[in-house]
Amino acid sequence: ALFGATEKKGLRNPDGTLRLNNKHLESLKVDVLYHLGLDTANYDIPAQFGDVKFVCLGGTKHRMREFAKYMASVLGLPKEMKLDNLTKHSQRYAMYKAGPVLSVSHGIGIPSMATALQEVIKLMHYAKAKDPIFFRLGTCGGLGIPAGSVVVSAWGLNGTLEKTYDVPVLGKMRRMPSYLDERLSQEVHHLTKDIKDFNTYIAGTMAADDFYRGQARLDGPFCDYTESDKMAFLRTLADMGVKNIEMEANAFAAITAEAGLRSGVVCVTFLDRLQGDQVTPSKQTLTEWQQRPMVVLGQFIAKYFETR
Ligand code: R2B
Ligand code: URA
Repeated sequence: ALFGATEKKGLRNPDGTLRLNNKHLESLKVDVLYHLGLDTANYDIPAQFGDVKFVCLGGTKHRMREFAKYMASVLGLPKEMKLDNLTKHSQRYAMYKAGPVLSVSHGIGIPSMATALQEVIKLMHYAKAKDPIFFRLGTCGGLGIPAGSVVVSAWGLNGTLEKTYDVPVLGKMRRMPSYLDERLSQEVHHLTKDIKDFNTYIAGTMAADDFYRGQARLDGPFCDYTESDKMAFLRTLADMGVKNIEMEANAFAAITAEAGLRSGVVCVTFLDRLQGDQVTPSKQTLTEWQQRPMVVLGQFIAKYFETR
């Protein structure tokens, strides 16, 4: 059955609200969610966000506004509903709420994404939201699949080909496993079986800390390897079961897992990296393709509420 009881209960209170593994938070009189421009003193966070069931993050402010609009129509919310940027006081990210769906931009790369994600996790904790499911919807380069395909990530790989997110903590490298919720990914993928316009895959995703050399590109300002070095590396990735390269998946997987959250990553490929490095499709084509992860998640979220 869809949406089974795979919620990781360990880190939840019996009612599904998030229990965070940080005693220090209890001694804070006020918690300032600085990058979201919110705090626990001046905002009624439970009233504002307590009903959130899906937290969807993606790179750009514009796309996450489009996603919120799209979800409002999918869920049949009133057309006159105003979409306010709820983080406008920080000017850092953008966050919109369409009923039970929160749509948040996270910028490019792991440091930016991890900052937004950690504050949104605290936001969901303070909101007492029950069993929220987290998704990242994004763009990426594909490996051996047609441009415009959608990849649902099974796991994230770091730049040195380990399934971990590595971050220095107190001067030592901390390594966190980066697997995504297998059931959830399969459920999302299963719902795409009738989509004829594009292919959808479940596969590994490499997250690089750089768009150019970090992704074996030849077209950055620097390149100190040959084309055959590049191709050998991309083939190694493909042989490991990687079908796309972006810049956040491993950290998104690891951080949501540490919080005991179910989460998934759904990205559209803008090019096949076995064919080239430059992103050449027209702006219009790219805009259309960016809607594909939205359609996939829109189906999943709609189905979730139908079956409740
Ligand atoms: C995909 O696209 C962005 C870089 O263009 C980055 O955020 C990512 O993961
Ligand atoms: N985003 C990436 O990180 N890489 C690509 O090749 C395309 C989009």
